[in-house]
Amino acid sequence: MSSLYTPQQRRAERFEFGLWTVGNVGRDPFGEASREGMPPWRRVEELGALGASAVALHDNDLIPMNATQAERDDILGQFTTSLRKQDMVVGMASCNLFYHRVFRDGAFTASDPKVRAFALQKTMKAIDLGAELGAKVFVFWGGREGAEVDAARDPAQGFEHYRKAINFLCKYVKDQGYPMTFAIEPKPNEPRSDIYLPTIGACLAFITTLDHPEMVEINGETAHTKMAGLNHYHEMKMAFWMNKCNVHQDLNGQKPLRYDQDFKFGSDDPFGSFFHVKMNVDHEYTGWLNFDAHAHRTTSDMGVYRDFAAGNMDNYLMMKEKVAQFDEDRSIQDLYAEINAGDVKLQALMDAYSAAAVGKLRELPLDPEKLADRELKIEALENQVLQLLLGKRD
Ligand code: GLT
Ligand code: MN
Ligand code: MN
Repeated sequence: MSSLYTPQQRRAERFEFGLWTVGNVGRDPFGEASREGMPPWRRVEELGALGASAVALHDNDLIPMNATQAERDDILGQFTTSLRKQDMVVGMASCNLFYHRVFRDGAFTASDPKVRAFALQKTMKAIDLGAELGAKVFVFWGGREGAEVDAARDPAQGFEHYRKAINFLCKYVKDQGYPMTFAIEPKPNEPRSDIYLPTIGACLAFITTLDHPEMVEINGETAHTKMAGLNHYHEMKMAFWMNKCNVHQDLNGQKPLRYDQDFKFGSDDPFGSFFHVKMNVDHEYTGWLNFDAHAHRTTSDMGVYRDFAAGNMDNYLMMKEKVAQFDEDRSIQDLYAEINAGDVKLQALMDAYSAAAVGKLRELPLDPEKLADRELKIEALENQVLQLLLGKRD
C-alpha cells in the first residue's frame, strides 16, 4: 500500500466527495461506461474507510426522479445507516436542474414560466431533503442556465429570472427555519454554449443584487475558472476578500481553456494547487473541501477509491505540508518581506484623503528613475518556491 497518509490524518480535514464524483463510471460524450460503479451507500462505506468526512449530493444522485415513496424510504434508510456507521455527514445538498430534458433551455432562467415553476418546486423539495439529511450548505450550479442562441433570450432577462428564483428560495429557507447557506457555483460554458454566471467575479456582483446577500456565498471550482483561462487563486482570493468563501469549495484539476476535465486535485498544476491550499491555511478556512473530480476512464472500480479518492486527499495534505515549509523557510520569508516592505508614514498619507494629504503628496520628492532602480528579487523567490515544491529545500 503506497498511501502517504492514514485515514485518521485525512479525517482531521473537512474532506468531502460528491456522490456523483466517485459515482462517475467513465461515460463521456463519445464513449460508454468503462467501469461498473457502486450504489450510493457503498460509496459512503468506501469513502469513510479512506478518511473522508462528508458526502455531497444532488436530489437525484440518491433518489431517482420517478421513485415511489417506498423506494425513497428504502434508499434513504440504507444511505443513512452507512453514514452513521462511517460517522460521516452530508455536507452539501443540491438540486439536479440539468439532466432531464425539461431543462433543455434552462431551469430558473427558462423562458417558459411553467418550467421555471417546476424548477422552483423541484428545488424546494431538494432543500427539504438536504435539511432532512443535515446539510448546512446548498449549492446552485446553473449548468443549463444559459444559451446557444442569443436571438431567443436577452441575457438580462436570464439574470432577472435567476435573481428572483434565489430570492424566493432564500425566503423559503428562512420560513422553514433551516440553518442553510446557499453557494453559487460559476462555470463559463458546457453544457450550454454560454452560461449566465460564468466567473466568480460575475457571481460576486450578482450576489449584491439579492434580497438576502448575507445568505449567499460562492462555491468556486478550479476547473471552471481555468476553462475561462483565469487564475483560480486570484478569483478565489476575491471571494475570500469579500467574505464570500466560508462554507464550501470544489477542488480539482484542469488544463486551461479546455472542456471541463475535473481532474484529481493537485495532479496537473503544482503552483496553482499550492497557492490554493496556502490561501485556505492563511484564511483559516473551515468550510467543506469538496473534491469535485472524476477518476480517469482507465481507472477500475476499486482504483476510484484506492488511487483517485485517496490521491485527492493526499495531494491536498502534501501541499499543506509544503505550506508549512514555506512559512518556515527563512530565505523565502526574507525575500517576501523585502519585496513587500511597507512604510507606515507614507501609507497613512495614502489611506485617508484630506486637503493636507493632497498637499503633502504633491510635494513628495519621488524620483521614478530611482524607484525603478530598486532591485525586486521576485525571480529569485519564484525559483525557491519551485525548489520547495520539488523537494530540493528539505
Ligand atoms: C456537475 C458539475 C459540477 C457541480 C455539481 C453541482 S454537478 O457535476 O460539473 O461542477 O459542482 O451541481
Ligand atoms: Mn463543481
Ligand atoms: Mn467541473
